[in-house]
Amino acid sequence: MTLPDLFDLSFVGRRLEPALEWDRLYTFGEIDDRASRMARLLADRGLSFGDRLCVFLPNCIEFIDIYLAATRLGIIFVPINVLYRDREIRHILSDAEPTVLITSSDLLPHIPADAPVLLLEDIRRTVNHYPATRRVAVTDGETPAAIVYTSGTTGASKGAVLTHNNFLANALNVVTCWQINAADRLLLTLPLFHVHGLGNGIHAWLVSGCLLRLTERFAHDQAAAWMQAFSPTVFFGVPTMYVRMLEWPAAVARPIGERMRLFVSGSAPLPAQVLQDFHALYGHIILERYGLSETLMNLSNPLYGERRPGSVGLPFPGVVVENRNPAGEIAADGEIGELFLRGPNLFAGYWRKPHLFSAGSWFQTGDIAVRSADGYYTLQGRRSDLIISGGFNIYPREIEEFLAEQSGVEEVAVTGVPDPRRGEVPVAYLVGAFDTAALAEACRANLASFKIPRAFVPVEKLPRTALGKVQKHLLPKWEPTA
Ligand code: MLC
Repeated sequence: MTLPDLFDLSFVGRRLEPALEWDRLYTFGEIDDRASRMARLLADRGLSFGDRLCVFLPNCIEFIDIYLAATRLGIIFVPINVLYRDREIRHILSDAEPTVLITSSDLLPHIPADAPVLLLEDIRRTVNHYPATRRVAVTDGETPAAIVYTSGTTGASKGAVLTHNNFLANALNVVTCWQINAADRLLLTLPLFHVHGLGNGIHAWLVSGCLLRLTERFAHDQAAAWMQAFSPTVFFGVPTMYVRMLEWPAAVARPIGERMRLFVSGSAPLPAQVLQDFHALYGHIILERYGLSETLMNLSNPLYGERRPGSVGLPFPGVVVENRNPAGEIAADGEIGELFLRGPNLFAGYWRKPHLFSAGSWFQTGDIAVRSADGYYTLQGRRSDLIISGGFNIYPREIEEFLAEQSGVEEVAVTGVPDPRRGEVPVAYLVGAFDTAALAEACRANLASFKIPRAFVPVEKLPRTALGKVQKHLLPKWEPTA
């Protein structure tokens, strides 16, 4: 089977049932027809099997239409983080070489002039001229469905190629293990350009046939009203969203908790304190799970049974986990190791970088963990200096390389510092005679907002080992000024 086959559980089986709340309520039949028209439009624009289609858009109903159309035609869907800026976008375009890039006119200034742009506004004007007759060209589950760019340890981001089978395996696990069903009401405020929103949110919706309320983003000053109006039974979030929800008064929180069936958290570690405070306010123990763009979901606390604070739970069905110690042996329970993974959820490799990973091999996560005697895994940190801010991954190396190119900067080190809302934020330490305002301006023009250092701290020199490696833990501690 492929994704279109599985989605037919809803598109055929629940054709007249309510599917999506966006600008109005849509049935599954209407979503199906929208996808069929969109597929015709994309084919008419010259897109065919194996072509890459970049989408640089915030959440909207057309994002879903385009994704569904791509899965039907075997077009490889390449979502671009809508917070990315010129330099980041240029890199993805040159790597993925899309036949078409879809964006909206307000985002166009960030797109290189020679990109093969198709405007959302033009799509909206013309898509209804196409017939809603269905055409499906994908028959093999090993066909790539998407390339998701993840920040790279080497500086530039790499494209993780995810197949239909990867998404199928993930969707079946999520829907089964969390018992997402047609009676559920899923509020989705996560961005659809990442696997959390797309691979869990959209797929769980279409496989279970539940009702989805999609929003453009998580606006923390509006989210309480959305929850009150929609009465979701399921919510998928990143820890930053749960931290924001702790700010809501008990009179707002309690009724939301009473109507909710399941809160799930992932994409960044959920502090045990947040889990406890949330339990006190909402009457729910958030279900924490662990995934990666390259592997989709790997581990999850159980729906029934103990949801252990600080732990990411047990391997999902079919996922094989080895926690290896530095000698490469399997770490004993209670001993620190690094997580290595195998399973049907693992990606097919990095786009045009076959030397970095080959399908079927173990995936080295870089995440340090311990396993308890009863099989629960608890993350202890990371082998790399990856920063996770609001659920978005940041590799310091990428910011360091960019800052090192700026005038007056001789040396630079970027590190993550704790932040109560976002988990971590980046801070840059720099040597040289540089202009802080100019650096901030250059970052704003070229980097996603979550990658812009919170501070540019001048230092005399960077602490280094005898071999010249920067010792980031010896950098002066930076404190935010209130
Ligand atoms: C933030 N902004 C967005 C946006 N998120 N703009 C458009 N779409 C989005 N989704 C912009 C805001 O407009 C604002 O811009 C700035 O970023 C800061 O937003 P904020 O709301 O003040 O910040 P914050 O309270 O920190 O909340 C941010 C957040 C967001 C939590 C809502 O970071 C978010 O949606 N994170 C989810 C990340 C995610 O899905 N990761 C999954 C990766 S997959 P301005 O101009 O006003 O400053 C993965 C695998 C796995 O990791 O296991 O899941």
